[in-house]
Amino acid sequence: MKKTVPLHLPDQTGSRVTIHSAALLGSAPDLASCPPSELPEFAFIGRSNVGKSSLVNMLTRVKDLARVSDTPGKTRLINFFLVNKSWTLVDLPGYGYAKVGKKDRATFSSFVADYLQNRPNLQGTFVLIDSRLTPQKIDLEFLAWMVGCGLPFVLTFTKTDKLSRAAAQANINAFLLRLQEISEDAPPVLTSSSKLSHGRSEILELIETTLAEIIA
Ligand SMILES: Nc1nc2c(ncn2[C@@H]2O[C@H](COP(=O)(O)OP(=O)(O)OP(=O)(O)O)[C@@H](O)[C@H]2O)c(=O)[nH]1
Ligand SMILES: [Mg+2]
Repeated sequence: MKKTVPLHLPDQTGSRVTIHSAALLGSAPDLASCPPSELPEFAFIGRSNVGKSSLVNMLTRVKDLARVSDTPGKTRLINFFLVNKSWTLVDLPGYGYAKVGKKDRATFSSFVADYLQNRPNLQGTFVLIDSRLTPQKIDLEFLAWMVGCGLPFVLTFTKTDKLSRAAAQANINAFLLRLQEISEDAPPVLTSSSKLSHGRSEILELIETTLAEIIA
């Protein structure tokens, strides 16, 4: 997961990676309640409403597996989805949705921080960023926290169906430029549209590569 992949917009081909099964394994309100597991785990984090739950459904091709909503803050628990009975996708509650606290701060639950720092079988963290937006302080703050903790991540720019390719690319470039102020290392960068199933192969192949590295 630490390797850098070239930036590319999603293709429209189907993935080589086949998902045979996907099911909700359970939900947890904190790290201590997470199901003990030795299976490799891949987590999605990002601002509320960025499209984390939609991405779980798009990747697994199971409609309504994860709960999607127009209302930010829908996902409140750590949700585990068992895929192919051999690895796990984790849908985390988003940051930036808090009834209390300073507006526009990367307020995220301490149990999410605890999960990201201490879950032993976590093999990859995808940080989702809305491709429609210019660089947002809230995302940069969250990434600064990740970098400060020494946690590797993959950036995934979501909702690319909502704007032109050129406009998305401009936002992505601007974001990556800002990221250089935080991190010397360039992360892998992917794009996705859950509506059009774009980016599915790229995300699954990154997961597949990581799984192969673990086995080797
Ligand atoms: N057009 C478009 N809409 C999307 C896409 N992904 C998500 N959405 C919409 O964005 C809204 C939020 O999606 P969710 O998947 O619930 O977002 P989330 O990040 O899980 O949100 P929280 O659980 O609140 O943190 C829903 O209305 C989705 O239909 C996408 O790729 N394209
Ligand atoms: Mg959600």
